[in-house]
Amino acid sequence: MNEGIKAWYKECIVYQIYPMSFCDSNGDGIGDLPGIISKLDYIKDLGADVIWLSPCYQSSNKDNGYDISDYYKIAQQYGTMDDFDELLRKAHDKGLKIVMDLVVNHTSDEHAWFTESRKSRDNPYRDYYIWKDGKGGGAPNNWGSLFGGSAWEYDEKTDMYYLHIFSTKQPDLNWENEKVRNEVYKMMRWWLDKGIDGFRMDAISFISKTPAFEDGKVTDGLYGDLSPFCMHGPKIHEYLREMNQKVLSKYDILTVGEVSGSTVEDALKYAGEGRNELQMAFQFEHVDRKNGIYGKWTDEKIGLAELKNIFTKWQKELEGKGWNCLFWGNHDQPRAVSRFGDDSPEYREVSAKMLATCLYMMKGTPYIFQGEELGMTNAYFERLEDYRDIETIQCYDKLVNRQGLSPQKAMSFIKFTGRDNARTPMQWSGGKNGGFTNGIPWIKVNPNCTEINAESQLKNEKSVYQYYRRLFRLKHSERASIYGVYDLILPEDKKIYAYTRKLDGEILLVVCNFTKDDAAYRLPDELRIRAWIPLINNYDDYEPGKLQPYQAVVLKAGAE
Ligand code: ISL
Ligand code: CA
Repeated sequence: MNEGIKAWYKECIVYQIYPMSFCDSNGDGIGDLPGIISKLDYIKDLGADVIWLSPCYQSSNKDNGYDISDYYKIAQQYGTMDDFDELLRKAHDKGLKIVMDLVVNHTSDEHAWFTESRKSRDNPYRDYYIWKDGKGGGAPNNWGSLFGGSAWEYDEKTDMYYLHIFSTKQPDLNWENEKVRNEVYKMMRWWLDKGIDGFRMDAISFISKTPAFEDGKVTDGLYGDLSPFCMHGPKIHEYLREMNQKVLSKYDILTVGEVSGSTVEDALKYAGEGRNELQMAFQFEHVDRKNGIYGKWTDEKIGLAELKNIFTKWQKELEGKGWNCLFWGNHDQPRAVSRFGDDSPEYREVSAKMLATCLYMMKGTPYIFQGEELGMTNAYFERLEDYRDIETIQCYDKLVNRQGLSPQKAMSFIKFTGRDNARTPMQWSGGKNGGFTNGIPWIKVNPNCTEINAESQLKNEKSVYQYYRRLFRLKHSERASIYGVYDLILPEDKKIYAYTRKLDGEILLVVCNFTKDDAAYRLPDELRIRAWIPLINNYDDYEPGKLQPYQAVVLKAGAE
C-alpha cells in the first residue's frame, strides 16, 4: 500500500458552524446551541464527520466570540453548559465529532485576568499581558492593529500601553509567562476531558512576539507592520511542542492551527509529520491577497493560473510530509461562489458545484463553511449600517478617512472581501428571515433566501446541497481521493483546472472548467489510453474532451 501514514483526521470532512448565524431556537435573533442541536441530522446527512464550532464561550462579543471573557463558561446568548453537554452527547450519538475553537493569542479585556492585570503595575496578573511604557508621548512603537488603528492601547490607570494585535477589546496574552501557558493547558485539558474532539487554534501563529518591540515597516501609509515581529515568532515552536507534550499528545483528537501568512516551509514546521506540534495548518495564500496599502481589501478576482500555482505548490510540497486543509471559505472570508465562482442566477449552482469538486478532490481534509453547501452568496449590502463586523467597520473608516479611498470603492471592497459576507444567517427556508429566526436577526438575512435555501435544496436532486452529499460520499469511498498522489495536468490551460490522483495503480482524473465558455481539452498521451468512467458530474451529460460552462467531472481509469 502507498497510503503513507493513515489517520482519521485525514479521512474526515469538517463542517464549520458560526453559532451566531446558524440557527436561532428562541427568537432573540441570535443563533444558539439548541438551534445547532436541532440541525445535527442535517449535518450528518450532508456527510460531514466533524463539526468545528466557532467560539461559544462567554465573551464581550465585540468580535463575535473571539474575545473570550471566561473560557469555562458558555455565552448566555448561546445557552448553558447543559446545552453544550447535550450537543456533545447528541453529536457523538450520531457519530459526529466536535472540535472547538481555541482562542489563546488574546482574551477579552473583560476577562478576569485582564481586569486584574490592568489594576496596578505589580498586580500578580500584570505579566499575563504585554504592557509597555510609551515613547516620546505616544505608543511604544508604530505597530498597527490588524483591525485598524494602533496596536497599542493606552491605559490611564497605570500610565502604560497594552498590546492588541486585533481590537482594543482583545489584549494579547503574554506567552513568555509560564503561568499563562499552564493556565491555557489546564483549560484545554478541561475541555478535552469533557470529551471534545479537538481544537482549531485561532491566530496561533501570533502567540510568540520578538522581544525587542522595534518599529515595523510602514506598508499602509499609517502604521508599522507587526507581522515580521509577531507572526511565527522566535518561540512559537517551543510553545507548540510544549502544548503537544503536555496536552495534545494525551488525546486522540484533531488539531489544526490558523497560521495565516505562512509559506510551505512555515506550515511544515507547524504541522509536518513527526514534528509533534499540530496535525494541520490552514494556509491562506489563495485568500490573503495583498492589495498595496489597502492590505486585504480588494474587489478583484484571483486568476486561474495563480490558483493552480498556489494549490499545486501546496499539494506537491506537502506530499508525504504534511497534510493540507482544503477550504474556500470560513467565517472571515467572503462566500466561495461569489469570490471564486460565478454567483449570477445562470451559473451560481453549477459553478458552486465545480468549485467543491475541484478543491475537495485534492489531497487534504475538506473544511466547509455553513451555507457553502447551498451555494450561499455574498451579502452585497449597500449601506455600511447593515454591516456588523468590527473589522469591516473600523477598516471602512481607515480606507475612507485616512487612506483617501472613495466611499464607493470602499463599499465595493467590502462587498467583495468583507467578513460579514460569511456571517449573514444560514438560509434554512424561503420563509420569514430565511427560517433562521422568528425574531429580528442580529444581521440581515440575504434576501436571496427565497431562491437559495436548505428546504428547497433537500427536495431537489439537482441542488448544490445534493451535489455536495454525493461529492462527500465519493470522497469517503474512493481511497485515491484521500491518499492518492496529486499531479496537475494541462498546466497551461487557461480555462481548465485538471489533475490526477494516483494510488496503487488506481487513477482519478478531475477536470473542471473555471469559465462560462465551453472548453475543449486533450489529455496527455499516457492518460489517453485508458477508458474513463465518470464518478460524478455537475451536468447530466458528459462528452469526453469537452466541458460545458463551469462543468466539473471526476473520472476513474478503467482497464488500459
Ligand atoms: O493576519 C491575517 C491576515 O494577514 C488574518 O487573516 C488573521 O489571521 C485573522 O484575522 C485571524 O483571525 C482569527 O482571529 C481573529 C478573529 O477576528 C477571526 O474571526 C479569527 O478567525 C481574532 O480572534
Ligand atoms: Ca437564540
